[in-house]
Amino acid sequence: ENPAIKSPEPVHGGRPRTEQDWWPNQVDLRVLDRSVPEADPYGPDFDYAAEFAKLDVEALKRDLVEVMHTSQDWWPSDWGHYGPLFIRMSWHAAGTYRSADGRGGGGEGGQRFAPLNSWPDNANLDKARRLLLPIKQKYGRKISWADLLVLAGNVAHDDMGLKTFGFAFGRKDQWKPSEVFWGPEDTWLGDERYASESDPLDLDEGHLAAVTMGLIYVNPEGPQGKPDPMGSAHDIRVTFSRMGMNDEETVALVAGGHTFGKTHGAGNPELVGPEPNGCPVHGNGLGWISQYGTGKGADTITSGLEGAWTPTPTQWDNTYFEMLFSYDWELGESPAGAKQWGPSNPEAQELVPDAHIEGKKNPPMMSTADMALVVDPGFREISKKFYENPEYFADVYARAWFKLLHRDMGPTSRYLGPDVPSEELVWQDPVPAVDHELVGEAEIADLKARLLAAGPTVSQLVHTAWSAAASYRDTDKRGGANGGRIRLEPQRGWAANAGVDEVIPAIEKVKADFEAETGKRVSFADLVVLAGTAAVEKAAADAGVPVTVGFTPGRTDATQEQTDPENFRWLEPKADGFRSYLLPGSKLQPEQLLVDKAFTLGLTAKEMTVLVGGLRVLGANTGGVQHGVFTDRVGVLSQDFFRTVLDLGIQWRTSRDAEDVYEGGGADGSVAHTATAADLVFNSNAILRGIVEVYSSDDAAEQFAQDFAKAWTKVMDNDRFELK
Ligand code: HEB
Repeated sequence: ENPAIKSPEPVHGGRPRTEQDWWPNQVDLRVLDRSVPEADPYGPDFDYAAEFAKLDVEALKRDLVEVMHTSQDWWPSDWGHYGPLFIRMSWHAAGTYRSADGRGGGGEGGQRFAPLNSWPDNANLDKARRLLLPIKQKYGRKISWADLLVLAGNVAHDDMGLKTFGFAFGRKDQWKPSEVFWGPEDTWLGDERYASESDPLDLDEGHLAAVTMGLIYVNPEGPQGKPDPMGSAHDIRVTFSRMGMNDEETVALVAGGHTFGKTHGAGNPELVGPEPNGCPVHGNGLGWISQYGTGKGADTITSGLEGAWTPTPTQWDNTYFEMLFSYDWELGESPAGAKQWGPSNPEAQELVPDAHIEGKKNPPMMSTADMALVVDPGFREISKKFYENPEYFADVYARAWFKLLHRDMGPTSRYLGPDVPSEELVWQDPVPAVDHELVGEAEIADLKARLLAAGPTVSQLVHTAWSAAASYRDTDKRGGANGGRIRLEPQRGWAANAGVDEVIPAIEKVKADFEAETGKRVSFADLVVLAGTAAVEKAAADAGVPVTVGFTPGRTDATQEQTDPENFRWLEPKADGFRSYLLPGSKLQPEQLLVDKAFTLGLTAKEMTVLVGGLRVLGANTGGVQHGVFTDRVGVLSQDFFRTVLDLGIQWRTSRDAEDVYEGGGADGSVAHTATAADLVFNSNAILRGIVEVYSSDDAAEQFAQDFAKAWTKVMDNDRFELK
């Protein structure tokens, strides 16, 4: 009997049903359950940067090269080199990134876990990761899986002759998968996102960076399997642009990547077993066990396409374009039945040495997605330029590859290791280094007084500071108050930030006056945060619960040239429930969007609750809208929001005049308050109500002020990686 692993019958018994199983419309707060440090297998005090500092990086790289050149019988390497397989692994690790919400990417080592470890497109990358286990075991906590998974492909490039642009370590492992909305489909390779006729790839569908559930970007055989290079070009362009790659970077990446390695489709794909997560416990955690021939080496079935793109698949050179431009390509089929292209020219039939069989020669191949690079006129022009300028191609590719791997790491202050490039790149959202003495305690007190006297109200100062800091997203560590970009376009003009325009000049004047009078320097970025800090302290004092709000200077001001508006466009909030801001037309409920915002700010449900309750009474809503401002003492850090939202004397009904708005008042129909679901969820949802009950209690005035101050500082300091 063939030992291939079969998928077990699904067993449903015994699994607890979740709240969302029963009531799918209840907001899911589990995403705010932050991982507990105690759950880290390296212990609660594990400091990756400190451990990494002890790593011998050069020795690690040498060991990686040795692994690449040492074929294992359980998964023999093609042409004796695992480099191409490692490059595909690294690219698939990083390539799940999408600009729209910053999710995906290689930053957490998520490819180790479901669903990514079992995505159809990640077939046989489980083997690549297992090949790295001896290295991981040798270096232990000094190298994270997340770094290793992207480093392997980088080192492979160097070993095969491409001079890479650089490499940064610093990706700390997660120990369970992040929950990510990968698409609306419930089946692998489902592609309901093609639904809209007018835009075959519906641009609104969460800005997903893949066309199909379980693929990294596009179907190699063409849109929905149709071998149409022009259609494929459209899909490639849309999906690559959703991770911030332009046409030139896109062509370079596909061509550069496919300069190496081969596709695998030796035989009938029905003989391939289930993915790792679909296998029974005795499957060693490996998937895609194939009953075709030996199931490996020359018999490997991965994508179903078969063959190499170039005659020199373990070497960096210009032969990918040489193939594309020299031969006439016609549509055919692989032994696995996949549609692919081959040269019709007789002289091209024996160009590629077989990866395993001594003396055998094969023709090169192209996928429909590769053909797109010479069929689409825009792509073709770029391809031609690359073909004629190999050095230019190598440079663009090396830079695009670096960008691909580091896109989700945030600012360069998070980069570690000896190979960090010194050149500043605008997609890194550069922030200048501190070049002045930071303000001390006496100056901070002076500045707070100046800011409170500068004109804007407590509400305005809080709204502006929040607007600056809340652009942060923990998913790709972009945004935040550092850089002072709230005073620059496009951030200054975002609808969610309406009102900051009146506050920024006042803060700029405080800065100018202070610097002129004292001869000391302070950044605008620090001052915006300090303005909010001073306002919160005043509001707490006015409530009779004085607190000290933490403030650490050290932010600096970026210039407009260091701020790419096209790149920053992705950070514009479509919703920010903390400011009662909601762009009309969103598909998600306001309370879901609030939770999502809390998630990207790195908050727990408790922190979200304390912040919303405080920001509402501080009057921090965008545009001064009154939803949820349940107080007649606006600007005082009172418990009024919590008490009012729990008040059963108020009857809530949907507003007739405004979408997504509720009106609350007496039985006679009088309106005392307005609110959105991002307010009322704090009473309707039992988990949130539990927290609100705590903060509404007589004994919680002090705790509320303290907890608010702490959560506030956390948000303000989210992007201060050097403090962590
Ligand atoms: Fe790639 C492979 C598709 C992009 C790199 N790719 C491959 C394959 C396929 C594909 C189908 C085969 C698999 C098997 O094994 O079978 N790609 C694709 C697509 C795209 C891409 C559709 C979009 C257009 N790539 C890409 C990029 C890169 C790459 C961007 C980098 C940069 N790939 C690669 C490599 C390979 C592949 C290196 C080979 C692997 C081996 O050899 O193993």
